[in-house]
Amino acid sequence: MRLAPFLALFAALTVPAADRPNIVLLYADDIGWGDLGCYGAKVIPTPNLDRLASQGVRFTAGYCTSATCTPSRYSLLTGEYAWRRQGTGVLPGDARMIIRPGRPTMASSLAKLGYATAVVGKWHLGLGSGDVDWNRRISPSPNEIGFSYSFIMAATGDRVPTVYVEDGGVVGHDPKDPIEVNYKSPYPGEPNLKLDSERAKLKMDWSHGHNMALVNGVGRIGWMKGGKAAVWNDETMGDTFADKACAFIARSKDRPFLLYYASHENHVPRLPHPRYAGRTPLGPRGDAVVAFDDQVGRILMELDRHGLTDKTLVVVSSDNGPILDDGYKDQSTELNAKAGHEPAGPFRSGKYSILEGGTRVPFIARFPGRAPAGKVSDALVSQVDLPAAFMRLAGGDPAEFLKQDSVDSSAALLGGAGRDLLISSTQGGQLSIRDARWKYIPGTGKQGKAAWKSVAVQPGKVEDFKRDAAEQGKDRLFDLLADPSERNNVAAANSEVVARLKAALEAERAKGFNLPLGL
Ligand code: NG6
Ligand code: CA
Repeated sequence: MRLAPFLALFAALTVPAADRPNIVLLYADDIGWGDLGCYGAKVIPTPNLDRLASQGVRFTAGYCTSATCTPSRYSLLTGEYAWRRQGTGVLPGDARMIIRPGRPTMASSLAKLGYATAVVGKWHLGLGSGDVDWNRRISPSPNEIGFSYSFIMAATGDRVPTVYVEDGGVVGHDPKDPIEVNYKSPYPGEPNLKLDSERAKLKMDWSHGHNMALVNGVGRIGWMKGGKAAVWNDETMGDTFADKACAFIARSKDRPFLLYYASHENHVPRLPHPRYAGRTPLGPRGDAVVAFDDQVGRILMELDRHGLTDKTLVVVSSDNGPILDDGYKDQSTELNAKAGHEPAGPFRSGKYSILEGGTRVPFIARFPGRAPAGKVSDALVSQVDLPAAFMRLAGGDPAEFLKQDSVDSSAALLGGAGRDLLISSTQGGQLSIRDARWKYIPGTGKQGKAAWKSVAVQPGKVEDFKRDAAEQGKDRLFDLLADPSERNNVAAANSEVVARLKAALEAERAKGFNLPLGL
């Protein structure tokens, strides 16, 4: 009989609950490396995030796993790369839940250690089993995979249903006005933006997609009927989520807790509260980053108010890189160009891309007394590591995540060394692998699509996208230290580095796809 696992379990269970740290994970949506003051933004005031960075570790090489939302969130909660599984791309609002109940998640493992566990904000990992009835209790929901409390939107602000779901029930549901949702065809008698007659009435016009249902004067993806009293107000969404997060902290203050706060800022449609209008010269996109900073400030203040700051690990990151025009005419492209704001900092491209702008994101960890204050770290860290790192820092056993793709990066969160190798992905199936210096992107064998029409870019950068598309067929190697914006492909001159990274990536792929844990 092997004793080690039992001893580890015994050790984990004997840490008194009161000694376990709280964990607050503040997750932004589409906010880029260059959008925060502490990462160099000049025209977006982010005092709360800057203060957090000055009290903790700010990573310059922190990554989400994918350049879009659903796969990054999947990895964040399960510790497994989403590219190992089909069906983990950006989901419609009526998709079934893609994390199967029973599977260990960041939340379920911490719950086993006695944590109260909440998710507040954007979910986007599906709900139910494939045929959700929005008029009954929805199951499975986050509550079936380890969260003791959930207050979420099903998918994104630009997808129906545009209602909040709390512990599996639609908030404000009226049985006399049942909700129906589908992504195939309009409901007769309901507004239909495919008919241009409705377009003139929009509060914010669409630039691509977003021309199906009409909710609060804004076009959305998918069709919806009913639920008039339940429909959210986009402008108060940030306040609503922050209220729910603070209330959870207040009622959980006497036990360890995990708060996964998934802000919708600054995903489209960008409709931050009018009090933020004009806080930046960047229009709604910049103003929404200020709104995120305010939400962070409120949550940090709530920790202070209950004397919890010193026993709480706070981690901030974003689900993918930045984008300007993601389908609505909110002037982001024009205003960013005018102000010279670089949402991805020194990196090239952004959301949807395998280049650094797609997945290298803000990443900050504050743990008073445990992690140095004001440290800038170039350690490699990935969000897929957080389930294991959180378990370790909670005094638990991270083994179930280490079996997957998590690396125990708890040392990095405390200011020490990080990974040796790190993989990023796009939902189109591209992968890249990097070490401390080099980044390798396997050639696809064919020229890619210059997806710059849907991927907003500042004027003048369209050429970058065209070049990226033209080069996708070939193996690429970039020296990230000398060339952080990935402009010079040095694969030909460094064939041994290419061979080494290629072999490491192949070894990772060979570990398997669609492993038995199942969706
Ligand atoms: C795209 C949407 C985009 C955004 C994205 C998901 C269109 C044309 N584009 O399909 O607006 O919703 O999906 O973003 O509809 S994510 O951050 O959740 O991955
Ligand atoms: Ca996103």
